[in-house]
Amino acid sequence: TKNERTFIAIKPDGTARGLIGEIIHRFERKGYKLVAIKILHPTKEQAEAHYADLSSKPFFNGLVKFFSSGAIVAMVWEGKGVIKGGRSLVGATDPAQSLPGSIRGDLCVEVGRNIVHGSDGPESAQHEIKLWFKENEFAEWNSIQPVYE
Ligand code: DAT
Ligand code: MG
Repeated sequence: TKNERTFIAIKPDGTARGLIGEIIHRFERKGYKLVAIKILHPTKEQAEAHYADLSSKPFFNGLVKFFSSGAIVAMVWEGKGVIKGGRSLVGATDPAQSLPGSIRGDLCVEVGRNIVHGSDGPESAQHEIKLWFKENEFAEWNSIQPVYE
């Protein structure tokens, strides 16, 4: 649907490397609509909650430590097909497998430092949006999308 929403986060390495504008630019120029955004330094507990489904993985502790090591930019983007489309802008989990043209394919090399997060499906999108944002943190505004029919 037109009002599909996904959760995108610029991770601590992305903010530290000065890539906030670069990453937002790619979502914005694609034609998705930014409906919520904030910058924050996550606690260990917030990082654990965000990655709870990976708690049995050997890299979980390192992942949580990394995700709570600096500032993240938490965002909700809206638009037709934005969950899949957002994953495609982000690229594959391992930057070595991410195609050039994707954020990870263009801007990073390490799986543990892959600069950006994107929800992987409708359930995780809904869950992650609820985890990071309250109802009153969303802006209602009109963007202009061309429609060809
Ligand atoms: P994605 O971020 O593409 O959704 P994921 O949900 O499988 O990937 O994993 C979450 C993050 O965990 C990922 O962005 C980087 C880290 N990670 C995944 N696999 C890893 C591995 N084999 N070694 C180290 N970190 C890993
Ligand atoms: Mg994931």
